[in-house]
Amino acid sequence: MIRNYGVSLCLLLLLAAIAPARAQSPGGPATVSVQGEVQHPLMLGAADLAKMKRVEAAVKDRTGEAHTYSGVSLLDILAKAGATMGKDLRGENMTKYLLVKSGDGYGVVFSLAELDSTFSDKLVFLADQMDGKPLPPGKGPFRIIAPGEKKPARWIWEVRTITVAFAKE
Ligand SMILES: Nc1nc2c(c(=O)[nH]1)N[C@H]1C(S)=C(S)[C@@H](COP(=O)(O)O)O[C@H]1N2
Ligand SMILES: [Mo]
Repeated sequence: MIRNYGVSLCLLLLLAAIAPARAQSPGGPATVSVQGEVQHPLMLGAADLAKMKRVEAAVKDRTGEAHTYSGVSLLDILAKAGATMGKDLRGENMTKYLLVKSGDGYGVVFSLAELDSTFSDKLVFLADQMDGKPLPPGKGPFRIIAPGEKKPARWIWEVRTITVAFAKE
């Protein structure tokens, strides 16, 4: 009786430990929140991204291994959210930036101007596939890829939030 109770308790504790990890399979949250200084805040899931124009890039990772990532341009995501881009990206809007945060506390920034096609042809995108498959556990489901960059430090994985904000002194 006492022994059975002990086994059940162990099972319960095990399940409690596993549950949070399983809730966010495979690794990260299933949606990305686009928020802050935008007209239409978004919660983007796989189904939303699937409806948008896709881009892809062949890149080398930190170890020199080649991979093809595909996903949706940050520019298209920002346009959908109603961020000030194109002709509206001037004056005080020139101090706006994008803060991208992950569940592990890592974060990176991009200025709106560096992403805007009237300023630069630089491609930065939210990837949901690597080599034609969902991103590997721990690196997905969404990851930023900036193909033109010499090191992948801004290729933030497990993206949770994309926040547009004004830089302040
Ligand atoms: N969420 C998150 N993304 C991150 C990091 C991190 O610590 N957390 N490290 C960055 C750094 S410094 C590098 S070099 C690359 C490494 O990616 P890889 O492990 O796929 O080669 O991921 C980037 N993305
Ligand atoms: Mo790194």
